[in-house]
Amino acid sequence: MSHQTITRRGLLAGLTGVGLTAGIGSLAFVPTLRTPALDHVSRFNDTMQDTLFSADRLAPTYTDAEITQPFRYNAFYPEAYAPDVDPDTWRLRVDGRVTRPAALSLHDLRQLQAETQITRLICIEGWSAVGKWAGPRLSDVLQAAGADMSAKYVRFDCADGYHSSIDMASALHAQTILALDFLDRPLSRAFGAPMRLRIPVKLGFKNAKFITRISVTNAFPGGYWEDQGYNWFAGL
Ligand SMILES: Nc1nc2c(c(=O)[nH]1)N[C@H]1C(S)=C(S)[C@@H](COP(=O)(O)O)O[C@H]1N2
Ligand SMILES: [Mo]
Repeated sequence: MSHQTITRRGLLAGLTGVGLTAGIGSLAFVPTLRTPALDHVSRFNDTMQDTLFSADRLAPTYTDAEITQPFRYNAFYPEAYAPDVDPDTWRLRVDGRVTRPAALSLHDLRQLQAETQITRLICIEGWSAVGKWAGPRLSDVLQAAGADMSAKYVRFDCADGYHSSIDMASALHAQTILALDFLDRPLSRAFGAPMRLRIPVKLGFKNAKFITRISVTNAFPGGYWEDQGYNWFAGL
């Protein structure tokens, strides 16, 4: 490992800390004390994190024995209200800056090579849990749609009205998957069925569940929590 790599990692850790501080600080006084000045600092943190993010740095992986059971549920509403999406009629729209807009079925997504990962989901609210997810890489789906890989953002819209977005480098990361399975079985209703983003290099709120649409765009898409002051980049 080169000296430069170590230095960059140290910087990354430090600046991620700045970003998280901005996020958690905002959390405490959402929405009343969120100010244009703080938003400006948070967007500056996004730029610094994006500059220092190493696209090939892998998130830690765990063993089967380390899986947290039962896994913890979270959303902006209680578990009983999680959407009940019909897997047969569900389609994933892929649009925006793509040459082949698509409406993919679960069958289509199951044709792609699946990646399995045991990783930790870290929620900004102060808990984490290790889970096992599997599904195609987001990069493969973007490639199939002829996405403009030089575009800035990938946006996710969900069946429960939630939305979020990530930078293109993180979208193309090898551990960023469109999870169809959890613990070797199709995702259960509250945990994102039929498909969720699993991106271990980002905080929990970036891991959109019940996705219905993926859009490639250069227009900053924000997100449900991001628009309320959580630091947008939210890298780990
Ligand atoms: N559609 C949707 N996705 C979502 C959320 C949500 O409210 N709606 N909450 C996010 C947050 S804050 C977290 S921590 C994780 C929780 O995922 P889990 O229920 O698998 O633990 O989902 C994320 N994805
Ligand atoms: Mo979260």
